[in-house]
Amino acid sequence: MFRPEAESASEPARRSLQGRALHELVAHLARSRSEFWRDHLAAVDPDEIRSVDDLPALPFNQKSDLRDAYPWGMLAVPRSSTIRAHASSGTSGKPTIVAYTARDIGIFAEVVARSIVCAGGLADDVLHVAYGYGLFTGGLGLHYGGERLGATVIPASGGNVELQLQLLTDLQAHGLACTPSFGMLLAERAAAAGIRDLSLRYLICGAEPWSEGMRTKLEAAWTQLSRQPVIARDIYGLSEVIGPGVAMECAESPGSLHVFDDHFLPEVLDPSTGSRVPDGQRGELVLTTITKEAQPVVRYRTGDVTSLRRGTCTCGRTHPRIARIEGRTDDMLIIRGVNVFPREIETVILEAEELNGAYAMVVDRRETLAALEIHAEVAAPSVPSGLADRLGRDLTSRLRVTPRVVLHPQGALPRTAVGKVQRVYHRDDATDPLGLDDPDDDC
Ligand code: DLL
Repeated sequence: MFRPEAESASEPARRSLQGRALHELVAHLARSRSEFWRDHLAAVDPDEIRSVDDLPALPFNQKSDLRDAYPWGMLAVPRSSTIRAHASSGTSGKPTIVAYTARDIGIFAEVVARSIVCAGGLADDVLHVAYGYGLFTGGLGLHYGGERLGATVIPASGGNVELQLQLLTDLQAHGLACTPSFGMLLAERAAAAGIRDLSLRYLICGAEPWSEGMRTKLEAAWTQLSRQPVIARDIYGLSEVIGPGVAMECAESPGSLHVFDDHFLPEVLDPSTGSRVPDGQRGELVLTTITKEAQPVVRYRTGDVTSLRRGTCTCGRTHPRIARIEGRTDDMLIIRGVNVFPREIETVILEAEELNGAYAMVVDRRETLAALEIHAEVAAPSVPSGLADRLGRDLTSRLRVTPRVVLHPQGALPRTAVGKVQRVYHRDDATDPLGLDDPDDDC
């Protein structure tokens, strides 16, 4: 552990620290210089907020608060006390700005350092960071966390696959931090280039949803390229809360992520009623930052779907854990009245050994009733006959809608070398949204 006294603190010690921090935060915001916060908490008596059990008495923050308060309206300190701002691009309109004091940046670096250690990272390691550097929190977040740990950080950023592979080979990185889709792309290209004997031990993947099937493919692909087994671990975070490092899978317990709750308090709610669901039940993750100075959030509705569980992990960490993010409350597709989550499609695609894991969905809205196409790449030059039909049947039984399955040769589908992968495309006219001009490309 990077900070054992915090990561393995007892439940009573943790609760007492959280209660105090929450009270101080609410008291500070209610009388802050920010009109936003004074209005937002006008109906709250800070003296009544003394424990995490009092969280439900607080109103929610949501993405629109940040948008409406653009750029500095949610600052709880003078702008001159901040030392950095990041931005996250919304689906429409203005970006949302998130600002940090020097102390916030210190906490950001610490939780990312903890995360790297969760994946098995060591102070002696070379850490290759292939998340984008810039307004996105991924690159600089992993960078400062790696430095905080004492690792040698390679700020490779996204894109430029050949240079990335050369650096991974020459500098013999032990850790690679990137989106899972970029990790897959790098592994494919490294295999094609005949790269072997890397020193990699772990991947730190996040920023977009990915499944257990993708983990299996990533670990197998990188283990082939390295002198030792490579594990892929999931890092979760969002700019509104801090960036990466809100929660992290440890090496011992794949499938659940430790939430660093001495800084971020998690709740899981029924998105339609806003009330808490019992531990273990799935719902929307809501987060409160109890130590952030510049731009805290109180009960922020993340839109991410997960479940919460408590208890000490075999690794010794006592933080509550969230399940891997299943999707977003707003990324559900509605196809002929049936709700379809993109991750269910990924599960079927990655279970099929004949496919290489690259896939895309196209929602065809040219007719009144939307139709779903699933495009996937085959791993080998020849496709076993009947594969498209078999996948069609598997998908139909899982999704309860019948998609059209289109298979392509390796490398045909669009790849994302910078930023987050795009899995869902829309077809509204004759233009092919995947940019595959030649329909004979299909296998
Ligand atoms: O994606 C921060 C980050 C950078 C996380 C690098 C991990 C690694 P945003 O751009 O604000 O911040 O996007 C946040 O991305 O609400 C989730 O929907 C999604 N997301 C982030 N991590 C994961 C993950 C960064 N591990 C939004 N699994 C979040 C699934 C994730 N979805």
